[in-house]
Amino acid sequence: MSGYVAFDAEKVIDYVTHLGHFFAEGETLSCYEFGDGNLNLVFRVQDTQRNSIIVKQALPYARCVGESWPLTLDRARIEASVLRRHGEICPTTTAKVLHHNSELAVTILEDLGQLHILRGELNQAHTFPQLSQDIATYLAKTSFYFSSFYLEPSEKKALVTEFTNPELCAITEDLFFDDPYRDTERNHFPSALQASVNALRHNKALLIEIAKLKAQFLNAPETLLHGDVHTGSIFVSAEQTKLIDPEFGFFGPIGFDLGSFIGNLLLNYCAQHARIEALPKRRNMQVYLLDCIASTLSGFYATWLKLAKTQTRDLSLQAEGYAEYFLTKVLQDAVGYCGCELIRRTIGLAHVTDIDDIEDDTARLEVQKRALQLGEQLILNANKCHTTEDVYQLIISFVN
Ligand code: SR1
Ligand code: MG
Repeated sequence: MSGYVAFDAEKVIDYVTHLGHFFAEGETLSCYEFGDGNLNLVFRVQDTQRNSIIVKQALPYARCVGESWPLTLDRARIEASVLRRHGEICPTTTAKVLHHNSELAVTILEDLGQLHILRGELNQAHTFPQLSQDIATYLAKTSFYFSSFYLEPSEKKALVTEFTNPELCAITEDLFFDDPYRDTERNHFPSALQASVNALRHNKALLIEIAKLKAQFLNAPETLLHGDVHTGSIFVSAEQTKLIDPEFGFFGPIGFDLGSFIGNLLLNYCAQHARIEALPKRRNMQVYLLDCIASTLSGFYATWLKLAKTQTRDLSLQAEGYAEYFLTKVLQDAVGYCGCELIRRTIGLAHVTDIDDIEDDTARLEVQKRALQLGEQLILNANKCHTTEDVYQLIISFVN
């Protein structure tokens, strides 16, 4: 960690000024920290002409817990590298990296201040017609072009090494697959939910499916994942969608990012039952969320299949029918990981404001129960899905 020093606003201005190329010489800069994520410092630096950039710095520990949870600074390198790699494939949906310094764990990014974080927008029942297509295209293209369908085996193996991310993967391994199914200090949920949690923990069929999903997460370097596609990692406007924060990136199962995204839409769907807006508005929002899920699934599948049919470079993987076989497994994985996301965001360490901001305790408890039941049923029934329509039908048979 030699050379590392945690920034404050003054140090950020010194650093940016020293770099020299972001603002006109002699400009007066102002800076403030506004990060509200679980892990990092995030500063906005602006001049008097309203030009601005974002300076993000990893701390040597998890911000949401404190210094008692040390965490590698290497996550900043991973994040900047994933953004750059994904940005080469999908420049319009990936936040642009302007500068990176691995020793300081600092990344300078374009300021997306004109956009808003998707989670907050969904919580206010705002809709985005282009969201599903943008996410479907991003997930399909990035996952295809970093898969063995496209990369030379030696090139892919080198990338798997470059993106080995053991400490951040360990967080996901714990929070997704272990913690919710046993007592740990990191979990938190109301005592009124204990019976539902106990039922999950005693469901042997469920625990076998969780084991399969964890094994797949540990052992399937299928593509370079973003690794944390929740609705807090997506900036949106009426015209644009931008992915940020891929510090959990690594080579893992393709269905993981797709499932995480759909899981977050379903968390919002569950929360809509208890939000304060009038019933017709909440119903419209739920219809929008289901449409968004359906078109993300179909857009992802169609784009991926087309790429597989036209761009696959590995001769054996060109075998007729193999891409369809592979995609069926991706869909089943996605449904399983979606279920895990619903459960872990309800009872584990990292919750979502969609649910936690519901003020009425009874209404929030009902939403939490819905999210747990939906997650459980998706995990148990994932293997029945062979098409995107099967996935959609499975989801609508268990949301209510
Ligand atoms: C300690 S990190 C908790 C969660 O926040 C991140 O955004 C990931 O989703 C992680 O699981
Ligand atoms: Mg994040």
